[in-house]
Amino acid sequence: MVKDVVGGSAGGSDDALTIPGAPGSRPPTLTEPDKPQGPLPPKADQRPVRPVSPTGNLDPSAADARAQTGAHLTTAQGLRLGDTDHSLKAGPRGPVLLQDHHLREKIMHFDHERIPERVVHARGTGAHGTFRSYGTAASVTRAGFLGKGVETPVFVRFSTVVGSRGSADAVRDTRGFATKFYTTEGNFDLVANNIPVFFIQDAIKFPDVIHAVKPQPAREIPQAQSAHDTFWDFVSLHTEAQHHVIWQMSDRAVPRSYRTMEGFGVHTFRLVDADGGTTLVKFHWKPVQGVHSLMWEEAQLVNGADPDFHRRDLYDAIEAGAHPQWELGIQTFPDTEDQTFEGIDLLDPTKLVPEELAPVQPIGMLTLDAAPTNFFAQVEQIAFHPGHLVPGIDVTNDPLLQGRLFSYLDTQLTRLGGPNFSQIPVNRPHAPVNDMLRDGFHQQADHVGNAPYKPNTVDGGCPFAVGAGDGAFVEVPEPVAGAKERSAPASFADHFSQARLFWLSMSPVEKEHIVRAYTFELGKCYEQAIKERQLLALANIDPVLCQQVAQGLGLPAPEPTVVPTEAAPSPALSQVGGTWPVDGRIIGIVADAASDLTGVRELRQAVHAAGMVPLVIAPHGGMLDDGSGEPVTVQRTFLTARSVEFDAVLVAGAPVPAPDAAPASDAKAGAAQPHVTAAAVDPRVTLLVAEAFRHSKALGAWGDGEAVLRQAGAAGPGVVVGTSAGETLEQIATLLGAHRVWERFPVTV
Ligand code: HDE
Repeated sequence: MVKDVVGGSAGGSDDALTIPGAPGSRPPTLTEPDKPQGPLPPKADQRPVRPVSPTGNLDPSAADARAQTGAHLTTAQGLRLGDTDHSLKAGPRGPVLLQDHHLREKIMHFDHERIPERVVHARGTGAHGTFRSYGTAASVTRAGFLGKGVETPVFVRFSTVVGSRGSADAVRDTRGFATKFYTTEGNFDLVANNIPVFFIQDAIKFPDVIHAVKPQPAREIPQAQSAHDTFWDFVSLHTEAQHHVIWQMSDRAVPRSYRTMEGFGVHTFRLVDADGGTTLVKFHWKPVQGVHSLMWEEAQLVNGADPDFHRRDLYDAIEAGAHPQWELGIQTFPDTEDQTFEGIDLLDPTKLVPEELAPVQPIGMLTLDAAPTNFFAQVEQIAFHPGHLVPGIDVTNDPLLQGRLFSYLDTQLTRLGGPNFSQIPVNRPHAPVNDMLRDGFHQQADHVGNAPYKPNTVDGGCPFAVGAGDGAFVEVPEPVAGAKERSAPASFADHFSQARLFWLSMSPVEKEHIVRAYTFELGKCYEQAIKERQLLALANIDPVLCQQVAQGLGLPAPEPTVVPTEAAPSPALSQVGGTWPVDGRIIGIVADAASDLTGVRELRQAVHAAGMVPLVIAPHGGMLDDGSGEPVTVQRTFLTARSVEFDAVLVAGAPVPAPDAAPASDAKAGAAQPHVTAAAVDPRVTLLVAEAFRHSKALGAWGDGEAVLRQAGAAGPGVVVGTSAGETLEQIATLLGAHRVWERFPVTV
């Protein structure tokens, strides 16, 4: 059963307020307290990073050495202060005196609060959790954290790729899904995306693709978008990007939530078992809630209504107790000399292996159960690196992965200000560290000993190197040969067959969304030659796709220049079909004081009990009071709610427009109001319901609520009119399992 969430409350939520007398709470007060009270402890859904010393040893005293723990205001040097509101002046009207050391320090620190944002993946959010291994991978890897029943603390950071740190969440983009496993053998980072292939096959082209997709340099627009000339210029010339691009034009690039995204390690990795035997693998994260996306119109609305949509959704779900979960799985392939599987080159990061050919085998479960306690310290300062490996997991010669092994350490030097970023609390391993690395900017450790070199006798030979038997990482002794050359294998020249496989695997409604996405993005380009060149790439993927996009652009569809391959569709690539748990789904309940509030109370309880999150949407914040002694708490108002926030909407009454109505008068007004006619329904409610209907969400009503559905034009599949709140919910929950009412989409492809 989930709990009520605080996030975005329209005000006056009794469930959301601090409860006087509860541990860690304080009585509400209208003025600043004048006696020290100590800081509020983290909320139940938040977790600080685990106390570890700068050198990686568990050390409770190390964690808060520099944290804000004292009750009194001080300078950075610990000097107590009596006033931080006025600078030191010559008389009340100044001028300000240069000797004001407190002013100098306060402003100096503020001036340097910002660090460079990530060059890509700047916009993100994260959460703490646990990975529990099933032990099923133990036959192919000696990695200790993949042993049976082993639990490993993790931190996950989700991100968009293109936008700046302050950009909106629901843009059309690839998403990052990076996980740091704090294993007892050292940190393992799985730095993944929500799309299983990449734009380029060789890391040397990464600056090109990113320069092309980032805002155009002259005017620095557009922000967080691929819908502009330079992006389409690059990908239409550089056709190895076309497979990734078709994923980016699909619903995958506008996830409903981070909770409903798949994750992919993209590259092929090499697992090593206890006897040194090797297996090639691809990593997959499968969301327990299923893969689910926004519609493009929803995404555009969300970016205005709530630019923090995905962040808020993640935190609200965790706070409500609907802890998001993903199963980790691997596709396994024999480690043969040619490193191909069923003709697919496993070192080509623009290719996937269909799950029908190599099933994803589950190896463990990730659960996110705590939000960060400090966004900067944890989400901004976390530093991932595909070269953070543990014994039993090694890299392959995928040229994209090889370049990443250089990039991720290098980038932290500028972003985190020097080589000691592994000592930042969120980056510290939970395994003991004795690395002989010394000094440098922001050194936190006070290293003991006099011999940070090997071999030595001065420190008694410490630290000691060990062999594989004692847990050392040992590279797989793969033979390497070849002349130095700048080239790619012949197999990397196939740029269209898997883009076509993806297209052929889509359901009609998904195809329609892809056509619209290409048409939208190319429609934003100014250069006709670029649009024509991209149409040629589409012709090489599929003639129908090309024709439909060409039609939308008002251009002729070109003939293909390569012969399309006839691939068997891979049903696993489609998001449509199947049913999923409804945990954590958001149910909007429209009501006013004249609605069936008894039904609303029952409904809220039933929604909670089913593991979903009910949010009551009313004409005003505070309470809806029908005089029963059990007022209903309001979480959203007609002013603050937009349909995009809800997975389903239930209507309990037919609220009439009442501009600036005083909440206090509800009880009487509610009791006195007669039933309303459909024509009088508040237009904001009609809009909310009509939008939810257009976006193919489940809709329900009982009693007077039916009139609202009628007025919004909501009728047909997925629209439920029940005799009671409970009965309506039951049908809505069944519909929600399929994520959307897919039959409602008019499909023309
Ligand atoms: Fe990244 N990438 N990347 N990338 N990447 C970064 O590292 C890079 C690639 C991915 O939440 C940067 O610390 C190169 C593939 C994620 O902190 C940088 C290449 C995949 C994140 C970098 C790639 C990713 C990053 C920027 C081509 C999916 C966010 C800041 C060879 C498998 C991690 C940083 C976080 C971040 C370089 C390609 C995923 C510059 C050179 C393929 C999820 O180092």
